[in-house]
Amino acid sequence: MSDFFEGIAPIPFEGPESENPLAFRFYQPDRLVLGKRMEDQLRLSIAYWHSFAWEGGDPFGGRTFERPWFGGGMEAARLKAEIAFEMFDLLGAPFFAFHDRDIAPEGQSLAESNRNVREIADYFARRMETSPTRLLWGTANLFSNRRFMSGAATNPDPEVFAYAAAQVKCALDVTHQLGGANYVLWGGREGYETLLNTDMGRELDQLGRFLSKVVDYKHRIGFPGTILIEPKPQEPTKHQYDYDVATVYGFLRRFGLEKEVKVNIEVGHAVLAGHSFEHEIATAVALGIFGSVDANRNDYQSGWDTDQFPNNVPELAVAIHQILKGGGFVTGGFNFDSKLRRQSLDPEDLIAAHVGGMDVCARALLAAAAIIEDGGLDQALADRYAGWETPEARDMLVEADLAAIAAWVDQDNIDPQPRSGKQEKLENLVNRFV
Ligand code: XLS
Ligand code: NI
Ligand code: NI
Repeated sequence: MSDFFEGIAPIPFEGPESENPLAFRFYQPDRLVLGKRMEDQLRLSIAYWHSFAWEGGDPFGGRTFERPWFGGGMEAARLKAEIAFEMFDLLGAPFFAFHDRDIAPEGQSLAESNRNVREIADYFARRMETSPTRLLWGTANLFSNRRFMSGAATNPDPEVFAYAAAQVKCALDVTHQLGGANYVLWGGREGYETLLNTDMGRELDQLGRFLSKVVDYKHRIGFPGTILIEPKPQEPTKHQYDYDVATVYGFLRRFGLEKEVKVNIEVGHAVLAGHSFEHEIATAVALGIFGSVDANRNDYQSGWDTDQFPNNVPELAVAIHQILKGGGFVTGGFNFDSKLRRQSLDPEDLIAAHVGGMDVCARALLAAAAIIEDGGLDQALADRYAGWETPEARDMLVEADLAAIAAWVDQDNIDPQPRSGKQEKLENLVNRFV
């Protein structure tokens, strides 16, 4: 045991009345929600990068945090891994997620970097023999090093494509070794700054080929998890190719990958794309590509990805309602792609942030489940579309051509009467539960 979290005990459940800042008031893993354990409904995960690799910098200033593992080589990486698992244990975290470069330092060559990653992965594997925490997903960092400044798969230099492919191979191997439930690709540099130096058609083809190779390799090694693409409209590049869920779907269709790849939807990225989180979820569910979620919240004014911990129950409840209606998570989960504010220096802040985030997710889940159990919203939706249940209406979508439909309108003297959409009544209904 390190002394990093000294004085902090495993987080207990104390119920809604508790005033203890380091206790759960709603998160109760074994509580049954819609017939499933709360832990299995939410599948909460801790992001290694924000919690253990991020140093508290912003564009105007560097590190604010002091952590005993910062700035070091492999010795520090080992300490970081040990402390990460101490935090997972304190929180009872069901899952974690990492980039290759979060867990181990880059070496002089890719071979050395890969050795570093594998060594820490071996440590995780040993730790996971006794810890209940599983791997939600692994990924490769194809955006921090300057070699990726003009893209990874979409780079004008084929050597960068090759380097990225080799890096993904190792990250996918390690994710497989650790029993990861998913593998994520977020293309932070897969986009462009100016068309003056960019051949977009070529770059999109490269990205499609790259993704196809990742899928092929997944099958070759027998990785049973889901490959996920994480959409984001911009930041760091000005225009990113994986703009939003609908854009990703069109891309997957073009390369015949829509049955192979799903999406990891991040709250803040939805906001940056001009959508709501629930819109992105509903789009993915409707298109059959809903996979997983990066849970956070975005500042609505800032215009960049602020990655704050979720703390808005009513907003999250309507999003979880969409997830539950879509059948819930299969391999996905709620990964806290959330970081502390840079003034939150203390180890206790890190724990409290997750306790709060986990509680908000739990409370939102309970609210969404209550909406479903009440049934009023589902009933209103069924009523609204009831007209489509008649044989004539069904036939219209399948057999009838325009002329037949026109004849039907004439014959039955059809004259549609507008009906209320009842939005305010439905909002009032939802507000009974959130
Ligand atoms: C950045 C992304 C990143 C991915 C993983 O905005 O959210 O953290 O989740 O590469
Ligand atoms: Ni993310
Ligand atoms: Ni993000």
